[in-house]
Amino acid sequence: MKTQVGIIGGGPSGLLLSQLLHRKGIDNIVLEKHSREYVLGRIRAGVLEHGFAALMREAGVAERMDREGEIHDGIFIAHDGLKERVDLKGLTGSSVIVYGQTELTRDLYEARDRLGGKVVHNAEDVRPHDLESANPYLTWRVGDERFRVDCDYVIGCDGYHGVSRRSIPKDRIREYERVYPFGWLGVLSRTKPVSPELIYARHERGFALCSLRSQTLSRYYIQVPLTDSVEDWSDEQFWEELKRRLPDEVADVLITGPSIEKSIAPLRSYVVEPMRYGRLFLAGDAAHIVPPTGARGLNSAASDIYYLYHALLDHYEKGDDSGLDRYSEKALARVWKGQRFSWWMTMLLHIFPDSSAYDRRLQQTDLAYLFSSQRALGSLAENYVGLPY
Ligand code: RFL
Ligand code: PHB
Repeated sequence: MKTQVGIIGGGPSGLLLSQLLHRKGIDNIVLEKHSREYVLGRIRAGVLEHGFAALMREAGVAERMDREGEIHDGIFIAHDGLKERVDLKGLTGSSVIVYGQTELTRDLYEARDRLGGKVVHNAEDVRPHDLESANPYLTWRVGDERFRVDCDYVIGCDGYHGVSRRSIPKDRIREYERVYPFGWLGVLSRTKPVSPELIYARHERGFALCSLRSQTLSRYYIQVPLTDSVEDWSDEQFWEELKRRLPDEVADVLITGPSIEKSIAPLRSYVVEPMRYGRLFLAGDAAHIVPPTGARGLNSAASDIYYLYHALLDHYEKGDDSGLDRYSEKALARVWKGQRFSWWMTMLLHIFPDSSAYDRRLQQTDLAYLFSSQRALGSLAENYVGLPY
């Protein structure tokens, strides 16, 4: 088998790149380790930047997102008994779109089906080979059957735990990491959201977030110790703890109901440099992850895909490799800004187990300063709606 671009990982990054390239006549294949149902069962991102939405439109997969996604012009930050609004639209002229990663991935799979895109599910033991040569290839298994595809380029879109990054010799990369001493316990419930706009809350008991997928589907999170497991939290205990961390005016009107999904995600910041090894290019969570506090993860993946898509177009349409050569540098410049913002939002809003009284007063002062300064609010807002590509 032969193709132009071999993509490892059928999450949003891999599928979006595959769809964009296919529409420009660039042949590609996506190798995904899991079944489609498994990928669609993961509840993750909810907030999209306009740059991401623009890329979905360019890929011809934005029809449902534009119809069902909610435009949000602001977010709230609750702290010290107050609930204060960040006017994203007023501060930046831009807004964000609330549309779940599950729905977006479903739209991408359906678009790949319609165009007859090659997406292999349940691909076991995917391995890239000869990445430093001009003729790399990929091998994998489905059941007992073995396959091989030769390609011009390999794109690693297989997330943080994937095989792509691990295929790079350790002495050719540098890794940067910060692990946070807590996780987020998330609950999805078929209830009316407590607020039409997201509420990020800092409370002495820990962080909480009120988010949503639609006006009938709510997504809530609370900061929990890393030692907790989902079994430690009944629905009743979750709602009780969430209410304690929200201002009374919010807690009093919170509608609770049975959880339809409950999971714990550890928080981590991670970047690998460079994002290229020979003919392997890394994109999305395969190269960098952030704690979800700033809603940057999927949006940072989208900017990688944007740079990579244009670089591959320049290569195939003009014979110009400068985009590919500069990909890592260009992508990392934006990635690090997303890292900084996510780290800052996380430090601002979480309670660290080892923090001193001094640290906590500084956090409160940071919040007081934020809401006393249009410039400080403007900085938060421009990062939240997404810095330019
Ligand atoms: P993914 O989604 O992890 O997809 C990688 C795919 O690769 C497959 N795979 C392999 N395939 C073949 N061979 C192998 N060896 C493989 N190993 C893995 C996997 O099965 C999978 O299908 O990476 P991708 O595509 O780069 O997408 C990244 C996003 O998923 C991620 O950044 C976001 O979900 C992060 N995130 C958020 N991002 C935002 O921009 N806004 C948000 O509001 C937001 N909220 C969140 C989030 C992530 C969260 N969690 C659970 C980590 C909220 C949460 C709770
Ligand atoms: C979500 O709705 O899952 C969500 C929203 C905003 C975040 C993180 C997660 O910052």
